Amino acid sequence: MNSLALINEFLGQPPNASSHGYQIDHILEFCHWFMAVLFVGWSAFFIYVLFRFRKGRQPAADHAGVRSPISTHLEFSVVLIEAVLLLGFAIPLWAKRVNEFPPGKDALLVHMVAQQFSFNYHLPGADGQFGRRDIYFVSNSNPLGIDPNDPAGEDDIVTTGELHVPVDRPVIVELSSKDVIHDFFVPDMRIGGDAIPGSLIPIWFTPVKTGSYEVVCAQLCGLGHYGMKGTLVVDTPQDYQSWLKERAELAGAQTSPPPPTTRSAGEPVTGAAPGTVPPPGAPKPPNADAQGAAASPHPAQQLHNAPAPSASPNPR
Ligand SMILES: [Cu+2]
Repeated sequence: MNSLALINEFLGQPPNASSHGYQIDHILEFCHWFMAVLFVGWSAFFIYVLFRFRKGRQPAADHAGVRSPISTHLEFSVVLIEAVLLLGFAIPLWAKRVNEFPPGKDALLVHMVAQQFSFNYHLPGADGQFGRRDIYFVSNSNPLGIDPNDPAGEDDIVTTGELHVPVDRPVIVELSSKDVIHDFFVPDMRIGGDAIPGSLIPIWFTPVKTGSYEVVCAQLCGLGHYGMKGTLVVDTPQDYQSWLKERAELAGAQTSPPPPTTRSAGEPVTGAAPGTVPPPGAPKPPNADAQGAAASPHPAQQLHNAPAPSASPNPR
């Protein structure tokens, strides 16, 4: 047991498996100890005040109140420590997480597209290019709506539920959603972020331990939210290449692993953002009709268009 993580372990925090996670653990641990000290201190003071100013000892109220400056000094110290915590530790740590992304050539870039109630992953194939995605192309066999006319998407890999990543290599996951707001949360990696329809939100981490880790949805996203779980498998580089090869073969595409991407995380993609739901009345993509998207609308649209069942099918 790490002596610096007593409260974290008591509260059920799983062991950290990412390169930055120890910083988050330290700040959480320190904040919890600080709050524990405050709680015990203020509770003791409260009990002392109840006893010291009981009716038997002080029958008449003292309208002048406290004259000692101790409480003012105490309050000021607490404010000072909290300001140091926030400005000295929390904000710089947060800024580092959201501003200092690893360079694209070192990192593995994956798109995560959430839906009720699963996590889908989109990886570029051997060409290192993500195929264009559009909601009009979504079907049971094409859950992410990859444009069949875009050559960049021909070798793309799509998986649901389980994502493999290599150990000791930065991973950038760009989050989006097909339906409602979800949250991609990997407690062991100390990382999480909201997946919002129409947005691409990048998060990053570097896994430092091989193993299998739980991915959970951390936004109440509907009736099946409780079951919205996935798995992040951190492989050795060799195992990762084998997984990629297997997925690529399943996708009927080339077998070589994708080269590093050249676009930095969070940079706007050209064309419609993946996962974007166009507003009503927006022009359709040029090939949507040709590909039968109009002939077989999205399953949700089919449901919506279905005639309402009769309330009483056998009236008497
Ligand atoms: Cu969800």
